[in-house]
Amino acid sequence: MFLAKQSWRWYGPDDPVSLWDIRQAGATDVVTALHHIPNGEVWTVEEIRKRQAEVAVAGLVWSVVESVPVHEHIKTQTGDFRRCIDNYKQSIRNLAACGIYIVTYNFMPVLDWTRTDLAHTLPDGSKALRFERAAFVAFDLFILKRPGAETDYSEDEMAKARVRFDAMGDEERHTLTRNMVAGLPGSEESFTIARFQQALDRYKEIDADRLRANLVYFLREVTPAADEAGVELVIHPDDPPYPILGLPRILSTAGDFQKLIELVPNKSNGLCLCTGSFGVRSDNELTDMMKRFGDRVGFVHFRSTRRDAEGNFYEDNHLEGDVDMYGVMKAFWELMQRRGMSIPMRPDHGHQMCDDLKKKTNPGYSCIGRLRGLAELRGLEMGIARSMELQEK
Ligand code: DNO
Repeated sequence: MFLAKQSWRWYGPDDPVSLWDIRQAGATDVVTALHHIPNGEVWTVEEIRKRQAEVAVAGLVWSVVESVPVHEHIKTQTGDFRRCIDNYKQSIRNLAACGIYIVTYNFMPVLDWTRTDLAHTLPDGSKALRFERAAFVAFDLFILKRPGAETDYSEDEMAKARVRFDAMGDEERHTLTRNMVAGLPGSEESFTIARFQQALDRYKEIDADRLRANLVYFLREVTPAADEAGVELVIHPDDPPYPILGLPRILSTAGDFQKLIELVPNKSNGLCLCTGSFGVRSDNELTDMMKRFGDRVGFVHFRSTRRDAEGNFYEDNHLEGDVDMYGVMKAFWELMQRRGMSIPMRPDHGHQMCDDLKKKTNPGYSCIGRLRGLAELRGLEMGIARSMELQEK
């Protein structure tokens, strides 16, 4: 029987969660990146080996990269994007030479993932990440003052944002701004408001079709190298999965990924199925996606969100919220049996809870919150696995 490879994201030596914490959480594999290497430069074999050795000390294995970042020059096809692409290919080859075969990336313009609130208190006293629509619109209209922003919202949304903005104190405005532009853990960019608008402006002439063409160009360049090296390049979906701040989005739905594999059929063109990101849209059928794209799923992020009619969502406990975790996990388990292999997954995000609340943690990447998530997910998987086995007997 094939069970999931239980992995855990580690931000490197500065991560407040240690490798031994990870080991004690029961994970066997580490997901990390060489965050100290500037975006666009080559990850050398030497640097990769150094990180592998660090991870090995705790008896863990670095098996997934999250992420080799894709430079903005590649996304916009400007500047030295050809050099960045060549370097990307070289990093892939170097990773394969060190025995690392799964590489996560995203193609979200300017920002990686986005939340308005990093410490939303839940009824049980734990803290969750949240995306609040009115606060987000207030940021766009009244803090960033993005030219043309009004055309993206209804009168009702703008009125709600006004009320929300007027009720905020200076500190809340400051925190909201920082949450939006300073970059959440894992993102490679961090901005001031002025620089942020400049970064957005670089996409003035780039609509979704153009951005998709740039992604296809990138993949047609790098997938042959990845195919040859035996590396799977797994794209992470947009988070949240719809256009924000006038920026185009091209990986928000099952249809988006379908288009991508039709345009670039190479076997290394894979998916990081993030249930939390895709799950924010009610039209994404996650269990179906696991079945439909199974052969391309190289890595899974298990996380659940809970949305409301206003367009707000927060990150719920892993087995609660809108994601049918049982259905997705069952499809995942069946997929591994069909493919005859274990596939890595990680508990994506977790609440700040218990001792986490007294510590400084990377938003979403607390120790105990993720430990709860992983424990629940592994129990769910075992329950499914054993009952499926019994049925077969
Ligand atoms: C957030 C993460 C993302 C993800 C990247 C992959 O918690 O899921 O930052 O790592 O988008 O490139």
